[in-house]
Amino acid sequence: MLKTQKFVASICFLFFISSPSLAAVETNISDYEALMAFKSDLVLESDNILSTNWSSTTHFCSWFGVRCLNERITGLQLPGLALQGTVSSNIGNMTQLVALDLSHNKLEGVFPSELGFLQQLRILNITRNSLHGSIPANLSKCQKLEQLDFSYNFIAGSIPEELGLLTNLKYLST
Ligand SMILES: *[C@@H]1O[C@H](CO)[C@@H](O)[C@H](O)[C@H]1NC(C)=O
Ligand SMILES: *[C@@H]1O[C@H](CO)[C@@H](O)[C@H](O)[C@H]1NC(C)=O
Ligand SMILES: *[C@@H]1O[C@H](CO)[C@@H](O)[C@H](O)[C@H]1NC(C)=O
Ligand SMILES: *[C@@H]1O[C@H](CO)[C@@H](O)[C@H](O)[C@H]1NC(C)=O
Ligand SMILES: CC(=O)N[C@H]1CO[C@H](CO)[C@@H](O)[C@@H]1O
Repeated sequence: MLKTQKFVASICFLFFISSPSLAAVETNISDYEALMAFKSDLVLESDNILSTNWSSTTHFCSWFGVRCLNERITGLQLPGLALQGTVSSNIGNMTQLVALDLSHNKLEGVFPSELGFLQQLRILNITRNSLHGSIPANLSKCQKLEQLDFSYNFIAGSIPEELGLLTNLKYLST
C-alpha cells in the first residue's frame, strides 16, 4: 500500500518537473508563495480583477499588476482596486521588489516592518488607505528608496529619525 503511494507520488513528481508551465511556476517559489500570502490577507470581492486574474493556471509574472525580471517580482502595482484587508508581512520575502504601489485602496492594519528587507525598493506608495500605526523605522534599511508616499492614512507619530539615512530619497509625503 505504502509502496503504491510512493510510486504514485513519484509519478506525480516526474509529471510536475517535466511540465514546462508548472516548472516555471516552481522556480522562485518564494516570490510565488509571498504573493499568495499577500493575496490571502486581502479581502477581495468576487468581481475584483485579482479574484479572476490571479489564477494558478497562469504564471504569476503574467498576473495583473505584477512585474518580473528573470522570474523575480520587481513591481507590484495595484492602485485603485478597492483592495480590502491587511498587507502581509510576507511582502518582505519579495526581495527584488523595486516598486510597490498599493495606493487608493481600503487596506487596514499596520504597515509591516518587514519592508526593511526590501533592499532594491525605490518606490513605495500607499497613499489613501486606512493603515494605522507608525511608519516603520526599518524602512531606513531600504537604502535605494527614492519616493515614499504615506499620505492620507491614519499613521501616528512623527517621521522616524532613521529615515534621514535614506540619502536617495527625493520625495516624501506623510
Ligand atoms: C491578467 O492580466 C494581465 C494584464 O492585464 C493580462 O495580460 C492577462 O492576460 C490576464 N490573465 C487572465 C488569465 O485574465
Ligand atoms: C521569508 O518568509 C519566511 C516565512 O514567513 C520567513 O521566515 C523569512 O525570514 C522570510 N525571508 C525574508 C528574506 O524575508
Ligand atoms: C501615489 O499614488 C497616487 C495615486 O494613486 C498618485 O497621485 C501619487 O502621485 C503617487 N505618489 C508618488 C510619490 O508617486
Ligand atoms: C525591524 O525592527 C525590529 C525592531 O528593531 C527588528 O526586530 C526587526 O528585525 C527589523 N526587521 C527588519 C526587516 O529590519
Ligand atoms: C530566490 C531564488 O530562487 N532566486 C532566483 C530566481 O531566479 C533567478 C533567475 O532565474 C535567479 O537568478 C535567482 O537566484
